Amino acid sequence: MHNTIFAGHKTPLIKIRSIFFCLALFATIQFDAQAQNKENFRGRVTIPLKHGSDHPGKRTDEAMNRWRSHGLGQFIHWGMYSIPGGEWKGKTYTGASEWIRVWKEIPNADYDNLYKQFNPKGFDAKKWARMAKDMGAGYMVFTTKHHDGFCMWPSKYTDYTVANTPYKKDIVEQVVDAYTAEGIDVHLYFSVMDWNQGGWLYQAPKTDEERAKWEGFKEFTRNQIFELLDNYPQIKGLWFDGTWDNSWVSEYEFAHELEKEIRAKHPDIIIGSRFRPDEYGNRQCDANGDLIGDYDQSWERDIPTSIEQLHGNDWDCGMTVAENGWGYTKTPTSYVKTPYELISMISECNSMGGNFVLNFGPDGNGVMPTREVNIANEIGRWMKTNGEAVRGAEPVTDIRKQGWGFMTKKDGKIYLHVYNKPLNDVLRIEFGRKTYVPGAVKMLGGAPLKVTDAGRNKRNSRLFNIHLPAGVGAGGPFVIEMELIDNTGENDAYQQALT
Ligand code: FHN
Repeated sequence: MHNTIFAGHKTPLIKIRSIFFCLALFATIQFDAQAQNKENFRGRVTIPLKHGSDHPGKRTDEAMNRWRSHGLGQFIHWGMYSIPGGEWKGKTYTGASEWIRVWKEIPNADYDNLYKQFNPKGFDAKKWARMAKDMGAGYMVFTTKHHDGFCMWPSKYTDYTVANTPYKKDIVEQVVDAYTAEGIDVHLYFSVMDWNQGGWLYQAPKTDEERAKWEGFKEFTRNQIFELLDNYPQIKGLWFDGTWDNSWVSEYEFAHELEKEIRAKHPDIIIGSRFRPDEYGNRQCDANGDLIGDYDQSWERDIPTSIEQLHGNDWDCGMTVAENGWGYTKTPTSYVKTPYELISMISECNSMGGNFVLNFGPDGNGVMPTREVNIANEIGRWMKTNGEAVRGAEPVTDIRKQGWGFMTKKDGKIYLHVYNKPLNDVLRIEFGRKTYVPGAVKMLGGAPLKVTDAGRNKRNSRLFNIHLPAGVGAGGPFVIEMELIDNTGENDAYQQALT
């Protein structure tokens, strides 16, 4: 039909073809240019940087491999903000409770004197550590100093420390010792931003007076970091925060030198991407798109929608139990996540190679809120049976994502973390053409499962039905362990229709 139309009209046909050709060429060039830009951004073409990433690509030393293998961690935000717990003079603050000092209704002087009542009789670091152990956490992150500047250790560089409270004792030491004794690695959270220190600035200093104060603040920060390293040499990492203001961002050279000094003193230390910017003010990733630091800290309260978004970097996801807010909140004003939701986040993060770090906010007396203890217990119950699919497990990148949940792998086995159980109790798994077929399949902590061949789809993917026992999943999400048999050499005799 087309030929008939164009039969006596050779010239227009050539013209149309040429136009299409030119358009296609133009589109290809455009596409290449975009791809090139993206490659630039990802570091394949480099902008010379003095203060960019120190090690593009993943660290593969023992300490980092251990960190990567944890899968689940615990965050603890504990400080003077835990005393008001989001409430001041009968009013409930709906923002993050650890930011209450900047709430306009509370005078700074009142907040800065809260430490005089800090005497947490209910604090028992060993109890916290046991709870974390039972929950299945491999590591924990503890707030040594949040933005308010209060030091939970007896820092000799300021009076605003636990040593000057009625409690007097070193909290950081007790936390580090108790968790280390349980075999849980400790990382120390440290906020560079410090609302208590006169020298802290939001903008880079402009006057001589500001410059002098700021230099003093930099020295103070450096001293405190080294004090932590000296006092608690067994820690495995420093988790920096409060580094987003222009004052610190313009200190890329100082911060880089400081990071090198920290690493020289503690070669195995793990430091995330928040500590320092590059010389162009880029944070987390440098101007070439390479990650600054050992892992990507930008996924706070957020989970990537695909593994590609991570560009092959290590990462963690710090998550709040409430919608937002990390410190203790007497009366949560926002949605409180359920154990089910939080467990699914462990699986989801692990399926993309990230550590899920769940936050807890003890009250001013050092007691974990009951709702958070219950969450820890529920997660612990799940981890007891399914922790094998979390600890040391890696993401599965060569089997397409399946609708029923998430996958991790370890030692030639994959783990199917099931959150959407089919109503017919038959779970379908699809393997790409010439990849794998299932070997032995069982419920983690349970009996072997029957698997039947369900043929192929149009893509020649191999399909298998896993027959679930009646009632499985009634107690919550579950994990299936499946051995994989290599199927790359399959002699593909099956003939698909040619349409
Ligand atoms: O402002 C803090 C916040 O209070 C909390 O400490 C979190 C933990 O990742 N970090 C900051 C915001 O990025």
